[in-house]
Amino acid sequence: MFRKRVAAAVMISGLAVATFGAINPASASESAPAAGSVRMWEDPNYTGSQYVDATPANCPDGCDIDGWDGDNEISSVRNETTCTVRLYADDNFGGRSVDLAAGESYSNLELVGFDNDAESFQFVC
Ligand SMILES: [Ca+2]
Ligand SMILES: [Ca+2]
Ligand SMILES: [Ca+2]
Repeated sequence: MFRKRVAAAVMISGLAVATFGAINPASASESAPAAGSVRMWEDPNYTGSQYVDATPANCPDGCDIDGWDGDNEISSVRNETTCTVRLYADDNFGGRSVDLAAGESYSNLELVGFDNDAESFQFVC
């Protein structure tokens, strides 16, 4: 008897939450990350020199990683955009590539087999 009442109470509170959610959905501007960027660092765990800070808007056709400061050095990446970031082993989006998922952080590119190799990248939105 007691168990049944508890179950009913849980169901009712669940309904209340569902109804509240329908009346007050989170607005799109609230839930979307504010102007997210992708950032790339020389060393693991987002340390060392930060060589890249780019958004899909300022890098619509892909971007080069600077030949002196960044090529074959990137070891960690924070992708705070809503797009996949495709890293390429060579300049001009050549060579092998690896996809870094939207909204994901990669503290050590060695774990995805791409440490100290990226030379260019594109957003896949
Ligand atoms: Ca490195
Ligand atoms: Ca390379
Ligand atoms: Ca490059």
